Amino acid sequence: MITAAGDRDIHFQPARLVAKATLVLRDNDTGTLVTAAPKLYPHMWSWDAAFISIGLAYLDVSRAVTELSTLLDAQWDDGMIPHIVFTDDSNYFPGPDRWRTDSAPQAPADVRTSGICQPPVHAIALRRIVDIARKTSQADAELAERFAERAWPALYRWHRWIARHRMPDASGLVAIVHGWESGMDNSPRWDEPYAAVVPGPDLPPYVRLDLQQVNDVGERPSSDEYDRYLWLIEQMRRVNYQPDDVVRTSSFLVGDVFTTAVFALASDALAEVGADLGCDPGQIGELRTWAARARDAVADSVDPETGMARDRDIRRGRWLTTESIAGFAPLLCGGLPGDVEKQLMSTLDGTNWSGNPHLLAAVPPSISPSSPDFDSRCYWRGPQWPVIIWLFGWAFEQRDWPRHASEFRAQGVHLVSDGSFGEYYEPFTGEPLGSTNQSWTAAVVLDWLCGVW
Ligand code: 9WN
Repeated sequence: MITAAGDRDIHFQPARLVAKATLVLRDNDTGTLVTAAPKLYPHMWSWDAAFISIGLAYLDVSRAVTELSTLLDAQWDDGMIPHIVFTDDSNYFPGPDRWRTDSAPQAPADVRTSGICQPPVHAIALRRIVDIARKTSQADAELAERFAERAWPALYRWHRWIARHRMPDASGLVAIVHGWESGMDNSPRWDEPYAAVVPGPDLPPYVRLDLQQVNDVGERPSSDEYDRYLWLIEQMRRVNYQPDDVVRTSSFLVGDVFTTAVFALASDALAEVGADLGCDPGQIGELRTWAARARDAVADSVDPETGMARDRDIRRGRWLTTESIAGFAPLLCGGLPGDVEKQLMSTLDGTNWSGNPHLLAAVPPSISPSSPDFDSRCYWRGPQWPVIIWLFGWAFEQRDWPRHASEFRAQGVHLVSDGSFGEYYEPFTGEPLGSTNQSWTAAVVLDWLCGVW
């Protein structure tokens, strides 16, 4: 039971958390993929799979390799990695019958997938898995390196797809055509662009299944939001998911500064793995160019008034100034002048963010508690997400900020120490929300507690 901020009466010690996290991954494992969550998400999600594979690497490197292989087997012919790889489970909506990606000639014939993508964290996972394997045994290291050689060309094609099809305007930001592509589905970051998405009268009827899986429907997006989500799928389906047609016709087209920072970080990670393996120097050079372009775009998005990075509504040519975790995107990928970066770090540490004295764990919520958009219980509108904390901590380590990296790990562990592996957490009480036994939460806990940094 949750009693008050900083005072939860269930608190597992690290060894038991590791054991419990291991069980979560085992229980959600179908053999070739670990579902994102037991009931709410009975399929494979693209960015979840990347984080999950990192956790799996601590249990069995070959199982981690299988996870990424399953995802890469679902890659589209043009290079896109789809956001969902469907299992046979029919308890999630929208499923394959709604997406109907079989109308897209570039979709794989033998796997059922959705028709959009998610943030490209996969090369980060590949690099982490190789690092983990090299610290365990020679056999694990060889297994991971052989896999990296096989996966590298596929990941290069994925990054090339983003560079070719998703950097459509002068801002240089990576564009998304659906809030789901950001992974932060109902974030207030998207309220303004979604307000301009008007579902047509011919939106086919549907029944949501997600609301049956949560304790309180207020933890999930609203019905109006879902109508818009479904309308965007309808628009993409009507152009057979052809990437340039989708970008041309979608009524939602937003430069996502967080995804852009991830793209920069992951392109550099992939270039590093490629250099290590002796891959094509021309392709490594392209990755470095895309990373630099993305890093510049993130830096150029910074609001001179607040120092925070901004998304851009490309359809309407407007900057979006939500006080969200994405505002700290430049801390992930670098690119700011030293004094501006220092200022942004002190904003992150300050009382509007991690330094808010009422937080149970001193890590940033998805939206600043001082923002009028903040809702402590609703999904991406306020709760803390362990996986986002992991990503910032990993990036801080890469950027040689060990104090911040270890604080994020310690506070992340504190957040999840109730052992329920919540999808997200109420920031003041630490109450787990959404799904419990969420696979990527278990995976990042394994990395926090078993990783050698
Ligand atoms: C839609 C699986 C996914 C995560 C997303 C999270 C949520 C799906 C949903 O669950 O999105 O893609 O049905 O709400 O927002 O980040 O990948 O865990």
